[in-house]
Amino acid sequence: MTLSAIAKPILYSYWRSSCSWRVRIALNLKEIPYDIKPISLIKSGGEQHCNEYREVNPMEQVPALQIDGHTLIESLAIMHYLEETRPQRPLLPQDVHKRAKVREICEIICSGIQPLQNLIVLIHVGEEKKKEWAQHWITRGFRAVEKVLSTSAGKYCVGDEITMADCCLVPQVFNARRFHVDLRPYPIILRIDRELESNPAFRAAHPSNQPDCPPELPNK
Ligand SMILES: N[C@@H](CCC(=O)N[C@@H](CS)C(=O)NCC(=O)O)C(=O)O
Repeated sequence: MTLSAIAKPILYSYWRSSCSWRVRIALNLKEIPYDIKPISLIKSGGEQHCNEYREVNPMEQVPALQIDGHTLIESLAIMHYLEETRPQRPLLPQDVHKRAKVREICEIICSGIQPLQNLIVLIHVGEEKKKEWAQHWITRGFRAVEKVLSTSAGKYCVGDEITMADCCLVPQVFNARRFHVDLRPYPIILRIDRELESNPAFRAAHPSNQPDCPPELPNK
């Protein structure tokens, strides 16, 4: 085994980034120890845009994970890599139909919601319009997620085991709250979010428990 394969993984992360949070949950669930290298998305116009970090992630976004001598970007690709290399505590069900449902929910969130309310898009939309814009896209996506969950959910998003879909859902609910989205029309989403609130892997990954979370913030 090479040295790089046994080195502790390094996660480039921002405390409030929902995409970093997905990966933090997956690492925690699989009990993979890792170090965090904070990348501030706001300091000095955003550290994600500096030359040094662009070498790590050419998309100038977090997360990125250094693991097994590789640098990986894209939260879903990272979670799949973890699943394929660290099969302990699986994040995908055995059943192929259930797997498809997990991927469906992940895609709605990771392609259909989060990119539209990402920082770089909101900056483009402008201060005045950004709240309404984010609410629009989160609401549209959550309508679809709630519908899918109405047939897929058990205790969690798909059945009674925690999957990648749950890793994506909880951070997106946090974002929805940040933008004051009315969540009352989504009782299944709310129930699952509540269910996972006290799970240790989810708690440890929460923004308020990150080393770069500003100390003045509530819940810290
Ligand atoms: N598809 C990417 C999206 C990554 C992404 O949008 N990251 C956000 C934080 S959640 C970011 O770094 N935003 C910085 C920016 O918009 O400048 C993934 O899933 O990893």
